[in-house]
Amino acid sequence: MVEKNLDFRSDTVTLPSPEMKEAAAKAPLGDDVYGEDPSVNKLENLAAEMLGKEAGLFVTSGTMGNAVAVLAHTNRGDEIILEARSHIYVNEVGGLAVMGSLMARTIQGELGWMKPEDIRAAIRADNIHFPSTGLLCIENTHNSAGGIPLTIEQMKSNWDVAKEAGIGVHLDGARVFNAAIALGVEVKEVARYTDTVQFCLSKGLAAPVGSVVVGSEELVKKARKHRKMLGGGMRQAGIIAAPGIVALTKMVDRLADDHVNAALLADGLKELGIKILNPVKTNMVYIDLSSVGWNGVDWGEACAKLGWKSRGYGSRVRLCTHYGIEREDIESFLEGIGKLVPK
Ligand code: TLP
Repeated sequence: MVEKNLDFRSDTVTLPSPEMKEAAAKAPLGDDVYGEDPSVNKLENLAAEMLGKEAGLFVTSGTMGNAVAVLAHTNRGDEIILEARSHIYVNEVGGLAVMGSLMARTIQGELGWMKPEDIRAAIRADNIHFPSTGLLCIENTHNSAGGIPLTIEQMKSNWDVAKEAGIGVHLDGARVFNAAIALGVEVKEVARYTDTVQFCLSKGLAAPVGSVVVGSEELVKKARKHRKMLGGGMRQAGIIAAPGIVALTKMVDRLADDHVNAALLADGLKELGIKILNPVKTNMVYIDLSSVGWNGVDWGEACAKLGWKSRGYGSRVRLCTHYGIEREDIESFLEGIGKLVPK
């Protein structure tokens, strides 16, 4: 029985499944800083295998995963290339500058995809005056662009330019499994044109906490040391890694339901005269309420009356579908909100 979770704010709000709680209670444990926690080791190996990389590293969060991966690739003073609305650039507290003394060079993408010619133009020439370009970061699915899955061709187009210049590629794949499901490919394919990937267990996959960084043995070894520096050596962490194993083995296929539910939600809201801002391809619907004369506060209050949590900035709201929201919940939400939205 799935516990209801009527909350559109994010897929980070997902609650662990009963099987995850049981796995946490029964997990074999050890000291992970010594490499002796069997549950953490199992999760890291499974993640690496699923993404087609040599090694994995369990970290506390997506933000930590991106930080340790970026630090593993770069040297102090490097410039790194990111999409202008990427989570690493916008939403990770300037960690690049604070932890890595890195400079950011941003490129405005088209639905989250940076054009190869723009990347090529942003890569620094070998000139004594310039910083070195240390890394290219990609995000898939791209959150702020609308939960957009970049295609394998798009990923390859960016990889090719980076490799021509001898630069590493890191994927912020917080929702890489949503991308794989939407593209109808194995997640390994989405990870193919990357050197490292960070993905989240605690979003649509519904684990209570954690992310995994995968990549070559060499890069993961460096990332592990950075994790320790940041205080992320977690000792008997198997207790939180075990639900992550359930996430990877039992929760991936159901992401397809979230995508269907998001499309249903978008269609229903459109019928009510609400503008849909993004092509709805995964579990996110971005709406603009100005067409019905509402702002995010009006929206939040109306949702609260129906027992839902949702919020927005100005007239823009992001709605996420996830574990704990079923088709019937979307249907009854649409019926309820239809009575409250101004005609
Ligand atoms: N995203 C959160 C907020 O921080 C915005 C959300 O509600 O979507 N990469 C991407 C693409 C993300 O969307 C997020 C979280 C992260 C990294 C960071 O993950 P956490 O929250 O585990 O540090």
